[in-house]
This record gives sequence, C-alpha cells and structure tokens, in this order.
Amino acid sequence: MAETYYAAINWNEIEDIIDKSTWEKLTEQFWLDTRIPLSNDLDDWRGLSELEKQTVGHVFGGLTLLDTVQSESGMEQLRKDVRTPHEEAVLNNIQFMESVHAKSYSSIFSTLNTKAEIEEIFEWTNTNPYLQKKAERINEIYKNGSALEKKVASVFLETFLFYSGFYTPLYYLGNNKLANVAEIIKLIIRDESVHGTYIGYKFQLGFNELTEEEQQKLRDWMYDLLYELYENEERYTEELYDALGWTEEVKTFLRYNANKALMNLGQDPLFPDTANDVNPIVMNGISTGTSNHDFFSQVGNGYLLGTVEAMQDEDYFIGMDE
Ligand code: MN3
Ligand code: MN3
Repeated sequence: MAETYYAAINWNEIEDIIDKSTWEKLTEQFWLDTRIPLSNDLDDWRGLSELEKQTVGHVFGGLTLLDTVQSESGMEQLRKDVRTPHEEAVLNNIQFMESVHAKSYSSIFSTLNTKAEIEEIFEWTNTNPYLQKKAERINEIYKNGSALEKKVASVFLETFLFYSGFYTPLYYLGNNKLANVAEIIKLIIRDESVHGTYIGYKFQLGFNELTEEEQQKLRDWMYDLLYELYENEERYTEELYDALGWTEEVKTFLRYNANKALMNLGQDPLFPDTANDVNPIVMNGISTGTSNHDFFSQVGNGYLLGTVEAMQDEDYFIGMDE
C-alpha cells in the first residue's frame, strides 16, 4: 500500500452537515442570465430620464467590479483555508456563480445600452476612486489577511457593500419597472444570502476556537474595518445618488445591511437602523415573488433545470437551520 499522496473527496462521509446542505441549496437554485428575457424591459428603460439611465449603468458597473473580485480573487483566497474537502467543493460552486453574476450585468448592458455607453460604464467603473478603494481594501485582506479576516472581508463585501448598488433595481421593481433586470438582481441576492450565511458560519467556527482576548482583538479590527468601509460607502453613495435625491435612503439601507453582515458573523449590530427604517418600496421589491416563475422551461430543448421558487422574505434572511 502506497502512502496517500492525494485524498479523494468522499461525499458519503460528511464532517460538517452544513457543507452538504449548502451544496444542495446552491445547486437547487442554479440559474443563468441567458434565461431571463431582459428585452421585455426595453419599454420601461426608454421611459427613464438620462440621469436615471446613467445611474443604473454606473450602479451595475460597480456591481460588476465587486463580482469580478469575488470570482477571481475572493474564492481563490478563501479556498486556502477550508476545514473540509466539501467546503472546498462548495466554494468552487460559489466561485462559478460569481462569474455568472459578473457576466449577467453585461447581459443587462448589451440589452439596454449602446456600445459607447457600455465603454463609458467600464471606464467609470475602473477609475472611480470609491469603487476602486473598496475593491482594493477587500482584495488586500484577501491577499494578506488571516483565514478569519478573509472571511470577514468576504461577508462585508457580499452582505453589505453590494447593497448601495442593489438598491436601484429593487427601487424600480417596487415601482413596477425593469422587472426582468430586477429578476436577475433577486437571483443574485438569493445566492449572496446563502454565500454570506455559509461563509459567516465558517467564520464563527474558527472564531469560537479563539481565546477571549483574540476574539476581542479580531472584533475590534472587524468593527474598525466596517466603519472604514461605511465611510467610503457614504461617499460612493453621494456620488451615485445625490443628483437623484436618493442618498439618505440608500444610506439607511446600507446601515441595515451592515448590521446583517455582522449578524452573519455572529456579532452585534453597529447601527440602530432596522427593516422598518428602509424605504418600504425597496423592501417590497425584495419580498416580491420572482416574475418569471418557470423561466427555465422557456429554453425549449428539454434542458429543464426545474422551476425557481418564488423568492420569500426568508430567502433574504436565510438561516442555515431550514
Ligand atoms: Mn456575487
Ligand atoms: Mn457571493
């Protein structure tokens, strides 16, 4: 018998049942941007002002950047610290879906925007100081942080930093506009909700192994980081939304989601804001069922992936105990 050079993954011997349940949840909710009939939103799109169109473009440019960071750097770095081989398989699934997310904004652009507009969006995205700062701050932690710090960065990115952008499509959805664009965003939010919960759970396993002193040190670091990111996010929000007059309500939404990120990490909230403080139109957008209930069946080549369940409030506030 040779010594084991490389161990085969055995799904019949599960060390952490959360790996298995997360794998099942993520594969059940698999989706692709190409199945959403985005061109049905063109009438709504033509009814928006130039300022609104430009804001939507920049918002999705910013989201593209964050999903690019997650798909290229984030999951790659988190994979170095897995506790089980099944966790690595889950992260592989997450990494692929991050690429789907990043690509789906390009599907939106190619449907709604001209070539010149798309070039402007990417130029803005790749040079906006606040956007670049958040990408840099998170990515530096991915490259140089400890296993636990990297998980904090990932949860802050996915449960907090995306929401300055998610606000816009949810707002339009709450106003019965751009329903198919919003469908994509809701599928992304549903994925992110599982990612944030899962990575937050893995964080808590490691965190609970620390001494009380180490925990306090990490907690201080975490809250400092959150506050630093929040300040940058305020500037980003002002730049995006001042002209539309949405800045203050977006900031409320950010603080609410920052608290949710802390909750995923098993920590106490930082801000007083709750769901009741968020613009009800946006909360309404979040809780609306998916509009293309059986969009997978539109493919018509027998490639039936199963129907996508209507998104419920619980999907947004997903727990691992369901
Ligand atoms: Mn994503
Ligand atoms: Mn994610």
